[in-house]
Parts: sequence; C-alpha cells; structure tokens
Amino acid sequence: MRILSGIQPSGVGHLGNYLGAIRQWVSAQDADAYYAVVDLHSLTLDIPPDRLRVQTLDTLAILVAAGLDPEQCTLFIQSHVPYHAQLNWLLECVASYGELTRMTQFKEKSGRQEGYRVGLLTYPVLMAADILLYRAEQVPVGDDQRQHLELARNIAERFNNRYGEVFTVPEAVAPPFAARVMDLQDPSRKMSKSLNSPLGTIYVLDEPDEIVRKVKKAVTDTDGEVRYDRDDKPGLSNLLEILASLSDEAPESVAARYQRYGDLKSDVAEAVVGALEPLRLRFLDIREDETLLRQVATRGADKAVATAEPLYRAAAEAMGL
Ligand code: ATP
Ligand code: LTN
Repeated sequence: MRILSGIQPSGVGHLGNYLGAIRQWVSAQDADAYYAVVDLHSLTLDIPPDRLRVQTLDTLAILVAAGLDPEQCTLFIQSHVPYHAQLNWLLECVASYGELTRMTQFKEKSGRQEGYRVGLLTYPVLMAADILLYRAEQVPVGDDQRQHLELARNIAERFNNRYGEVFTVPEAVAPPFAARVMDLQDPSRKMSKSLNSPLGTIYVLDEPDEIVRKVKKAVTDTDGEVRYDRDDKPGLSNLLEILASLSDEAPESVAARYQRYGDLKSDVAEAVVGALEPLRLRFLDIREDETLLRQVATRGADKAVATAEPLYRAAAEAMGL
C-alpha cells in the first residue's frame, strides 16, 4: 500500500496536527509511506525566509520525535524534489478556476487576508501534485483536507480520461475521532497554525504546565452535564474527543465516566501531557543535531526523486511535452 501525506512548516505543529495526522502517519509507516514537509505550501503565507528555514527543520525534527523512522518511511522536504512544482503546472492546466474558487479553505483564508497571493487559490493543485506524483493510494489527513482530496481525485480522473491512465486515484483516510480538533478558546473553529490563538492552541512543543493551563481555561458551557454532543456542546465534546483519541475509545464512553467538567479537564490535560512530553524531550535532542537532520532530508529526497521522476515524465509525455 502506497501512502503519502504532508505537513506545512508554517509554525510549530499543534495537537490537531498530531491527533488528526501525525499519529496516523506513525502507525502507517510500515506501509510504503512518503511523508513530506511541504515548504512550498507555506509560501502562500507571509513568512520571513529565515523563519521558514528554521521551521522546516523544526517540523522535520518533530516528525522524527513523534516516532517516524527515516529508515522505514521516506521523510523528505517538498522543495528538494523539483517535480512537485513541475507537475503542479501541468495539473493547473487540468484543474478549472471554478473548482478552485469553490474550496472552503480558500474562501475562509482569502477572506482573512487582503491582497492574498495567487498561490492561496492554486495551492490545492500543488497538493494534488504531491499526492499523484507518488501514485499514493491512501492519504492520511484531518477532516479539513477532505475537500482537497476530492479535488485531487477529480484531477486524477480527468487527466486519465483525457490523456491516458497515468495516475492512481487516491483516497483520504481520517481517524475515527479527533479528525477535527477545535480551538480551545473558540470551539466553532479548528485548531490551526495560522490563526493567532495562543490560549486556544496546544502546540506539540508546549511544556506540561502550559498544556495544563490551556486545558483548564478551555471554553465549555454552563449546563454542567458531561455529554458528547458536538452541536450543542462543542467545547466539551472537543475535550471528550481529545481524550477518546488518546485512550482509543469512543467519546460517549469517555463521557459516561465523568460527572464534573473539572475532573474531565484534569484527565485531558494529563493524557495530552503524557503523549506530548516524550515527543518534546526527544525533539530537544534531535533538533540539536542539524547535520543528522540534513542527512535525513537528503536521503529522503533521493528516494522521493527516484519515485517521482518517472511519474512526472509519464504525465508530461502524455500531455504532449
Ligand atoms: P492551518 O490551520 O494554518 O491551515 P494546518 O495545521 O491545517 O494549518 P498542515 O500543517 O498542513 O496545516 O496540516 C497537517 C495535517 O494536520 C493535515 O492532515 C490536516 O488535515 C491536519 N490538521 C490540521 N489541523 C487539524 C485539526 N484542527 N484537527 C485535526 N487535524 C488537523
Ligand atoms: N494541504 C495540506 C497539507 C498538504 C498535504 C499534501 C496533505 C500539502 N500537500 C499532500 C496531504 C497530502 C494542509 O494544509 N493541511
């Protein structure tokens, strides 16, 4: 089974990235898995070059600290493999403007930025290129990426119909719970790297006391009943899902164990610290050895190029280049 997924180095990863994506990546790494730090995607935002460079290595180190073994899976940095940007152009000539303007994430993000970059509109095409270049069958992602995956499937099918069978049509795989971790301060929006919500976002590198503080301050409701109901009790249900995901059970059965919000919050905080503290400590070790990290990236890029190059050539030739 070929698997591919990506994470942007737009900032430090958060609990949503961890529960929605990275944890799934770790358990799927025995398959034929490719995982990319998608630095080209981060250029859609205004990030100073030096910060992007640092955050790209930080993100790579976080992935290794989370348990991805570079001996087992292919771990690489997107811009090190030139075929992503090249296939992106070919696919931009397969995708339509209309389908890109319909993407929910584009509508939300373009509404927040004045003079947004064209890349913000075309970014799902680059994501399709990331996936199709490796003939990925499964793509482990959080819920927010389902629509982009649907687009990648449509682009693959349209290309194959028009130019001949080149691409594999990929499938999104989201975890049963915590596929959409919400902001702790505003449970109507997802926890995110690019929204500035320091108290609402648990970063994977937060220290234990910060995690405890953020969970304790999480917005819930006033009716006092511990019950899983995402519509009526979004804040509480978010906490239940986080704990459910970390303890591998259903949020309803987690809810049945609690009478008081305070007790639930203490256990959520404890479970999150239990999952993230070992990651943070390993990160501190791994991040120190930049030479080793660069070696991991170079080896990953070599393996990724070997897979992507023939696919790019087949696509280019099929289109008449
Ligand atoms: P932004 O929120 O700024 O768009 P992001 O964190 O969504 O950034 P990525 O780093 O590219 O963007 O996401 C990496 C993976 O994490 C994706 O598979 C995405 O679906 C998943 N993910 C992101 N946010 C959440 C969340 N709140 N809950 C669950 N999964 C998430
Ligand atoms: N668009 C995704 C990140 C991403 C990705 C990918 C995920 C870029 N390329 C390929 C899966 C497969 C995001 O913003 N979360």
